[in-house]
Amino acid sequence: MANDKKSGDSGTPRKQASKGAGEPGTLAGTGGELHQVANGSQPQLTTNQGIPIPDNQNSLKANTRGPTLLEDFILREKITHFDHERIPERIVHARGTGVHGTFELTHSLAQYTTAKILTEVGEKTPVFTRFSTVAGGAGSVDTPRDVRGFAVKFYTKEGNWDLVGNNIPVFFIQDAMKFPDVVHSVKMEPDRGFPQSASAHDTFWDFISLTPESMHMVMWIMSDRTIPRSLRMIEGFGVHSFRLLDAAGKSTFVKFHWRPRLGLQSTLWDEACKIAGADPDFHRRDMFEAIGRGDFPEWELAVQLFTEEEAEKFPFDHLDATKLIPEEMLPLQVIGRMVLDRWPDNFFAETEQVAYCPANIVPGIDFSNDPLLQGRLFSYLDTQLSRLGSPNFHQIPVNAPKCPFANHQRDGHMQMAQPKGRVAYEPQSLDPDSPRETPAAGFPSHATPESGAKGRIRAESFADHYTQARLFYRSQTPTEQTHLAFALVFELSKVAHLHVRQAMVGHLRHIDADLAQRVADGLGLPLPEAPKPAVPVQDMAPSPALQIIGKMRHTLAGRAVGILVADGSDGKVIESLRKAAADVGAGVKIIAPKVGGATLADGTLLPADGQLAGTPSVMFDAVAVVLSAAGAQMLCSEAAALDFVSDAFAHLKAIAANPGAQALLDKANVVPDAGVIAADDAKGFIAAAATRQWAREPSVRILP
Ligand code: HDE
Repeated sequence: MANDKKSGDSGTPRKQASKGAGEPGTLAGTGGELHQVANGSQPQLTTNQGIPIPDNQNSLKANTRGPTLLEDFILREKITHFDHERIPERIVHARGTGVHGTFELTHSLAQYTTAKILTEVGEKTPVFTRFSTVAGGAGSVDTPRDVRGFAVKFYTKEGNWDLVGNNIPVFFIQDAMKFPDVVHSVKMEPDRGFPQSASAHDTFWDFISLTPESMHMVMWIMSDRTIPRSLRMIEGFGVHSFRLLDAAGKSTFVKFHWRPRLGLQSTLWDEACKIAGADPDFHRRDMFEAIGRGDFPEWELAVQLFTEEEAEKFPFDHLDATKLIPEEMLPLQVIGRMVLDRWPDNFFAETEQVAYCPANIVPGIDFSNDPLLQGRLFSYLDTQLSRLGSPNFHQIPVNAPKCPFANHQRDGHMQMAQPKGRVAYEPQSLDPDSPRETPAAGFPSHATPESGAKGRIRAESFADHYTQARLFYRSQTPTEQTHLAFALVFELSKVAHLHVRQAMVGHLRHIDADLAQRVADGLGLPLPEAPKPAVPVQDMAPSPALQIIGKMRHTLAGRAVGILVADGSDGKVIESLRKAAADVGAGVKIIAPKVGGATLADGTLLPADGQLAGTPSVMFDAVAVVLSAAGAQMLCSEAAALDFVSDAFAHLKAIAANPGAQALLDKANVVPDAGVIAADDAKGFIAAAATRQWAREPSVRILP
């Protein structure tokens, strides 16, 4: 194919470009434009029919200044293809980042399942994983407050298995019937077309305030889980219970969890907002750069296994997707690990065209009766038909199984396969090599006995909407509880309708009286009536595993440090900080007023990785400011420098500074505390930078 050539891009982790790309032109056109001409070793530019293109800049004209001719098939083909380059974006999860990698099983589940991917220890299975936000369009920013999709396609020897999860283990609703409603409520409002990718608006909270089953999910989305620092630092959850089936057809329930090697980490809300302006592609770029430098993100796959009898004893119904099974109640068993190590060759071909489907499942794994999962089994295949435009989307390389597959389906838009012979049906007697059934190895469904009356019904066991919301809130650290209250105040302050704000605070009263009071105070609202719960709210034992702070790793590994320098800075101090941070696995960038770099005190030129105005401190986990007194004085009249320092302080980051930088720190209102370190104490800086300065928070923000 002519269009599989690699382009001469720079800075990508892919292989270098084809020879000659990027060379200057070798022929000037009649109008003075630059032409690049194939010299024999380079591929010819052709039409899609393979016709060589003589001139890629000028359309065919009747004469020098005359009209363009309709017969110009080269122009028409190029423009027509361009006109059709876009496909409908995903109705949810449109904005995404995909990466290739492998999954390796470390612990066999042979006792519970026949699935090879879960029983063959050491087997490396290729995967394609796509992370996403939910509400925004394909071009929206990476850091809104939103759930993150975490979808993994395992190309197993027994066919594709898609584990299409989120970074939150529960969901808004219990029944698929409500999915279009919740999505319509959170998406931009239909009359005005905004807000895009934000839940802080009337229609979302109107729906939520009238949907008590959402309350547990509301606690999760108002926590810092929805403003992650990096896609490399989020957990993933299969959400629903699935079944594992052994050879005898015996079923064990299973819940799937992904746990990041780097631990969990989030941003602060103000930081997330500023990142959105500074780098709308923050998460995509972070992943791209990590893969490019060989710092491959890794997750453990863990399972919770339980029998039907054990499930009966849970104080909730595990088929209800608004409930989780606390790890303290049913511990996680780690069974394998996923490493993502290869950026796609082409974003559209892979990340955009990948089609996940929870119904893609392999023998030995089966569905549960969770009514949300049951609805999903229909939706994904259906949506791909309109998004990718053909029932043959499974033939697109990123979607095709890597094991053999054969059946009698044929034809349709964009059919790429060329089946041979007369037989496209079964049973048949004309072709001995035509595919046939395999009763013994074919996909088995669990023989679940079903009985009862048909109806549009919901189980009584689904009626408790507040107990686990309370469990979540009360399991958080005080800092996280404060952030959650802060987020609720922020979001509800964007709601124009008073009755919606009141209704929400009414629900909070069932979750936690103190939370309700804090939010009411933050909104300037008298405590409203609480709605009557369908069943009494219970207290469950707190689950520290639900915290982020408890799961943060105290390390700079995989994180980023920015060092602000200017002309006259001390090179030795910069180098010792840079080395100390790099030694513990941090990425280090030098930021200077000019991208060309800074002339240090010893006269050497230190090139910059980023220019100050375009590289604010929100891009880093910790910062250092190494300046001469003159340099600091000069930067005192540069707002970007003041923001660099004051934001780092307000975002609870460790700041290393040398004495020369003091004037800038003073002007930025930095007050000495445990996180403000002398720049010559590189060790102290690394220790402080391994976490956030939570103790500083009350001094920089009025918290609810
Ligand atoms: Fe999805 N969801 N969903 N969802 N979902 C889609 O499929 C749907 C749900 C999730 O990176 C769509 O290909 C229904 C839960 C992810 O391409 C669509 C219901 C969970 C992705 C769809 C749910 C998810 C999607 C849109 C309720 C976590 C992105 C485009 C019954 C377990 C996958 C597409 C990717 C995408 C339907 C609920 C996760 C419309 C009907 C619960 C990660 O088919």
